Amino acid sequence: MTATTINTTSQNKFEKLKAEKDGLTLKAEIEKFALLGWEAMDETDREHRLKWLGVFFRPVTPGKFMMRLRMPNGILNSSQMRVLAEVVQRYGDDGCADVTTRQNFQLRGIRIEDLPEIFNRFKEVDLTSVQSGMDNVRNITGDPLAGLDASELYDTRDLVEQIQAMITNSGEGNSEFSNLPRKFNIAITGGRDNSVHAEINDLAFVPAFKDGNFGFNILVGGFFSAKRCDAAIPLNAWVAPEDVVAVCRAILEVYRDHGLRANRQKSRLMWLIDEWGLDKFRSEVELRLGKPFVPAAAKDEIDWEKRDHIGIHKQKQSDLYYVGLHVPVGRLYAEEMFELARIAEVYGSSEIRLTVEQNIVIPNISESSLASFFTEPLLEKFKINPEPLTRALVSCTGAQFCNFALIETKNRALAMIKALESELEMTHPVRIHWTGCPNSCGQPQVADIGLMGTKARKNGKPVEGVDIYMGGKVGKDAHLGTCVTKGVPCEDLQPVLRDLLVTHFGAKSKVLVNT
Ligand code: SRM
Ligand code: SF4
Repeated sequence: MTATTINTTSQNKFEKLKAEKDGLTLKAEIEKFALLGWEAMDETDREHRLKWLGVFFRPVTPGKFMMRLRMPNGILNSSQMRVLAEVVQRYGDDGCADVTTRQNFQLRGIRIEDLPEIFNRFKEVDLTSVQSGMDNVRNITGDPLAGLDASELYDTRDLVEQIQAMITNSGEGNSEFSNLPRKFNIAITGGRDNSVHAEINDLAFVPAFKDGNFGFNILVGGFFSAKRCDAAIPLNAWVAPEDVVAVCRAILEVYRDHGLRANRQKSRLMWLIDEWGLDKFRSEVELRLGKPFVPAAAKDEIDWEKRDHIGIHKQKQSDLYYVGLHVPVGRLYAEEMFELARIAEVYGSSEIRLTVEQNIVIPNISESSLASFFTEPLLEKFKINPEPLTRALVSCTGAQFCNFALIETKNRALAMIKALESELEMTHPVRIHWTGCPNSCGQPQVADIGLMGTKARKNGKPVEGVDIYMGGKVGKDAHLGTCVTKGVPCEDLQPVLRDLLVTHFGAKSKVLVNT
């Protein structure tokens, strides 16, 4: 069965709108929308189908759209960064960009009348935002140190590019994969520290040797949703690098043609695996692949604790360094983006990389340039040695722009960390992740302390609150954290976090330390 012959008998609202018109066809209508204006557009095109082009209507700020790009392996260059900076610059105070938890960029403040020009500018520098929302494959994540790290086993950059090209028809849009039952996440890592959170992807490739040959063990079905969260499970399959793209295609075809579509709460890949059982799922994928899988290697090569990439580090290339800059909750403004483009060009090789912790890495800086690099004023904000709690802070978008949000996140997260750091002495980072609602975009389940927005009650009145997650482990032996406390009002959160940090993470009160 192909994408065009999908069974549409039991259709929910989203299946109907996809069957009526592929969102990718809006590409041909962008000039028309620009003239028409957002208010006069067909509502379904505006609020849903535009997401196939990476353009998101924001009910919180109507008329000011968000654009989600694709950054394969989280890598871009200075010219691309300048184009992104120019786009947000034109929107003044409304314009900004966020580094996302999928090693990607989202831009804010976008006006529909500017889309034709924005898409032209993207094309000039080989950027694409296609198929980055709704029932499509999200940005494909890879190790941010690919090609730089002396300990890496395989440089994934080219594979990630190939997978993206296959899925998106090299950024032009590919209707073969534009009507999946739901979103789909892919990660691939050739490093030893699981820098991509492989376990929370629908499909992940982790390094493993089989009979002395390098390849990947395959994990499937990892996902978070408001209804259910699951870590990915082994498919008991090993694949050589040259077959990775074909395996992605085969799994996507099986998911597209057999994934459950009636209930969107039960449409992610794991629900199909549950329904079929892993053996049937593997056999169906093998049929599409045209050959049986080699059974998984007995062990994978993820044997390091996860690194956060902040600070100065030697690359495998002699005399070259990469420097990880901490970007507070991933938020960037136009001037800072221009500056990043400039310093990557002046000191590095024009390359800029993003991490799933919403930070930035500038690679390829020679030893002799490091001293002057460190004098750059931008490093006063984007620090190379931030305080331990700030260093590991992650936050989703939250109520400022997201209509699912039950609480404000980014600003609150920053204020809370500042307050905690003023009263606590920390010896090591503690990974605190904020997410504004149970959709879990801020991945609270992978954190040491995860905070998920909820409606709480205080003195009989509804107030903004959080459910607290703990125990998330990343890197080697990664596993998900679980909810330990429900409904803590945000206004009462600081002492609760203080106690958790003291009891579980070795924090000391500054008052006690100084007396
Ligand atoms: Fe997400 C929906 C933001 C990573 C699970 N996510 C949304 C929307 C599009 C909702 C909306 O229309 O407002 C949010 C856009 C808000 C905005 O204006 O920014 C949104 N998600 C984000 C980002 C920007 C969070 C961040 O601040 O970094 C991340 C963008 C990644 C990217 O570049 O593509 C983001 N979202 C995630 C992740 C984390 C990950 O992939 O590692 C998850 C959990 C993992 C997963 O999907 O399995 C995640 N987002 C969701 C869900 C729940 C999916 C489900 O199966 O139910 C939704 C809701 C939905 O799809 O219906 C959602
Ligand atoms: Fe929005 Fe909820 Fe995702 Fe945060 S977790 S970006 S509030 S959908």
